[in-house]
Amino acid sequence: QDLMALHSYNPLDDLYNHYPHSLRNIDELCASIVRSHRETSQYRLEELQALRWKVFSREEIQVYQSKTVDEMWQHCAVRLTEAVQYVVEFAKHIPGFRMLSQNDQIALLKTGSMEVVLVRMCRFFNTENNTVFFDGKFAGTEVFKSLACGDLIAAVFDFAHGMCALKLTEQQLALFSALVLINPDRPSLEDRVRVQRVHRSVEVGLTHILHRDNHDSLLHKLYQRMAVLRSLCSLHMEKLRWFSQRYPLTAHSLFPPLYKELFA
Ligand code: CLR
Repeated sequence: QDLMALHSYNPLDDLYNHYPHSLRNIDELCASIVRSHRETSQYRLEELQALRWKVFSREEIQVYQSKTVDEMWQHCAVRLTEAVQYVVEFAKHIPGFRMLSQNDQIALLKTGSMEVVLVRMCRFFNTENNTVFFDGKFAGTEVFKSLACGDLIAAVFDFAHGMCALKLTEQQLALFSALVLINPDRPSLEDRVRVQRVHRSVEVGLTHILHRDNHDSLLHKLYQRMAVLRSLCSLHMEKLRWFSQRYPLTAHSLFPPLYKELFA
C-alpha cells in the first residue's frame, strides 16, 4: 500500500514544489469563485432540501398542460432568463473575467450561460421522483408537455440526473461552473490566448479542490459532462429556431430582451 502511495502521481506536485507561493493564489481564486457561486445561487441547499416534497397537484399540472405552446414557451423563457441573470452576476466575479474585452465576455456568456444554468439545475433536482424546482414547487417532465419539445426536456432531465449522481460539493460545483463558462473554444473570441489563461487558472483550481477532496477521478467525468452540455445547448438552439419560425410574434415581442440577445 505504501508502494502504491509512492507511485501515485499528483499532477499538482510540480506546482506545489516549484511555486509554493502560488498555492495561496489558487486558494484565493477558489475562494472567490465559491463566494460568487454562493451569492448568485438563488437558494441555499438547506432551503431546497426543505422544499423537496412540495410537488404540483394534478390540477396545477393541468393548468400548465392546457397552456398554448407559445404561452408556455414565453413563461419558460422568463424563468430561464432569470436564471441566466444570476449566471451573468456569477461570471462577473470570476477573477479575470472582467479583464476580458466586452466582446469576449458576451461571446462566453452567449454559449456558456445556458450550460451553466443546466449545471446548476442539479441543485434544484430531486432524483427520487425526477422533478425540478420550477415556479415554487417541484415539477416532473409532464409539466412541460405544452412546450412540444419532449426530447429536449427528457434530455435535460437526464443530464440533471447524471450530474446529481456525481454528488458534487458546492465548491466543486462552483469551480466546474466557472470552467464551463470560461471556455477558450467558443466562437468569435478576439483574445483567445487571454481566455485560455483564465481557463487554465480555473482548471488548476478545480484540480486542486478535487485532489484535496480525494476525488481526482471526478475530473475525467466532468469533462465528459461538458460534451453532453454542448449537445444539449445546440438542441435548445434548434428548438428555439423552430419556435421562432412558428411563432415569430411571441419570439420577437414577448421574449425577454436578454433571452433574445443571448440566444437569438
Ligand atoms: C436551473 C437552475 C437555476 C434556477 C432554474 C430556473 C429555471 C429552470 C432551471 C433552473 C432548470 C430548467 C428549467 C428552468 C425553467 C424552464 C426549464 C426547468 C432550475 C425547462 C427545462 C424548460 C426549458 C424550455 C426551453 C426550451 C424554453 O439556478
